Amino acid sequence: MSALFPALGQESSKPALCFGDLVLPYPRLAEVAGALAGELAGRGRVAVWATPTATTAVAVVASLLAGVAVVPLNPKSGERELAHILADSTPDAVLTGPDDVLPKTASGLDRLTVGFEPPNGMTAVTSHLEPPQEDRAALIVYTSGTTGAPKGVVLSRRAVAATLDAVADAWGWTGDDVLVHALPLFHVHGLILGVLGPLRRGGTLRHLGRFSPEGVTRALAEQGGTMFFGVPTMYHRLAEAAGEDAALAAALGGARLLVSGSAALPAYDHERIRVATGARVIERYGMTETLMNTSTRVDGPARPGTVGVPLRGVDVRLVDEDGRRIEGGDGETVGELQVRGPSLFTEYLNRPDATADAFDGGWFRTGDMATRDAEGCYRIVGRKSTDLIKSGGYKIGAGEIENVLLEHPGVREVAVTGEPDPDLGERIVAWVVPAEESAPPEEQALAEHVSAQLSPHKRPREVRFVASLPRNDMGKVMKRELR
Ligand code: MLC
Ligand code: AMP
Repeated sequence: MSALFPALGQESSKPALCFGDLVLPYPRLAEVAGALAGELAGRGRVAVWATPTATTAVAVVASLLAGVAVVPLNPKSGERELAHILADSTPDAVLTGPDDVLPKTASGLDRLTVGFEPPNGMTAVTSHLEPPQEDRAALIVYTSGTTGAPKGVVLSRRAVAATLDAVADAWGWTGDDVLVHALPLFHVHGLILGVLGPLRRGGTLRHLGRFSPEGVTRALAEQGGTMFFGVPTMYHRLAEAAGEDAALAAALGGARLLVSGSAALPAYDHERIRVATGARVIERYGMTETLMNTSTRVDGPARPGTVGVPLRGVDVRLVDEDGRRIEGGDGETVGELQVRGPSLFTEYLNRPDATADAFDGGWFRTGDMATRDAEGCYRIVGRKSTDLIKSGGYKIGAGEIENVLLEHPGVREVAVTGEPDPDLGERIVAWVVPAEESAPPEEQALAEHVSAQLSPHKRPREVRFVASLPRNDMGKVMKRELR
């Protein structure tokens, strides 16, 4: 019996995971993940080449059954990002699909291939594995900070279970739900909520492989989908399409629950979806370090523009610039949102300094600025740092991109900002002082340089060439003046 996934012990042939035509019912998932868990037991930590496929889901479940911590890797990570994550997390092995091609950076790792056929004579083997202690690391998820390389956020088994049970409480999520999504599987949203969530409830995940309005229509209208999870960019694209696509509008309107998170869903897109489909999108607010903090509840009032109320078991407070707690709910006073509770991360891997800095007497400082209204609903109004960009729902540190761009021979100086974008929320813009004014580098070359070293989603979508950067007396770039 698995403490994290009690449903793995069930005999029913209900599908656990559907990726395209591949359907893994619960007993089969228990067999294949159980067999792989047997091979993994005793290892320290493993990496998973987290393609948007069933191999990732099976590899992660197997590692959790074995009590081995998982480091999900973005399969599009560039050379520098991947080298950093591997050197920092030191996995014993990497779990991949049979056809995955690993870049040179990862080729030195012991490689285990995930398959879907249970080995001969193997029955469900999850029973022979001890449920490991709750405070043991379940996942190490890498997330960008304002400067420097990404940090590994260590998440315990307790934190994962607590957040999944808390959102289930807010959303009435049960084993009868079929969750549809197309999120990447190397972050909290797609992997923890989107894969481990349905498995903890004993429900079904239907993953689309890649996002498209057509795929969403089919999964919700024809394949039994009851819930959809997406980032605001996906809802923006659904809102654009639903105005002219009656089948999509009906499919969205028929879903039990549409949930948006990872960034703010603008009021305009909330309203367009409501008008086209009759459905309201529920917003929840989370973070890699805290997992989920607040949400609109299915049994509570709709509050578009807010991220709802604290989830069960999560303490939330607002703190002013002098570190004083803001009481009451006037809906106007802005403070930093801080959280406490069982779903908080344990530490930043190998970074005791950064871990200590992140807390204020047991409260985690999110860096998000918010207000609270009389009903206790929170509204996120911005971030403390202009150096953290949210683009397409991905958190991206400006400093990381600046460091890489500075190494390009055509760049003398650079500042990176996030500019408002109707589709991505924020668009990464690089303000570049070229090494040679008369021969600036090609925009495309700069984007490719960032993609190759970091990740494609961190590439600048726009480059603006300037003669100099505005600096204060200390020499620090004044980014607000660039706009
Ligand atoms: C483009 N591509 C390149 C490239 N330019 N590849 C290499 N070099 C270049 N210069 C490729 C990309 O890899 C991709 O390939 C394709 O072109 C399109 O890429 P894109 O332009 O980045 O896609 P885009 O349209 O912007 O994607 C939108 C999106 C995506 C919404 C689908 O942003 C997305 O999946 N976002 C989800 C982020 C997320 O899960 N965040 C959760 C964080 S957890 P290919 O092969 O893919 O076509 C969190 C906590 C919480 O925040 O609260 O949830
Ligand atoms: P990440 O570090 O990728 O986990 O991103 C966490 C950040 O995403 C939070 O600190 C918020 O800034 C942002 N975020 C997540 N959900 C929401 C939401 N519903 N509304 C506004 N911002 C959000």
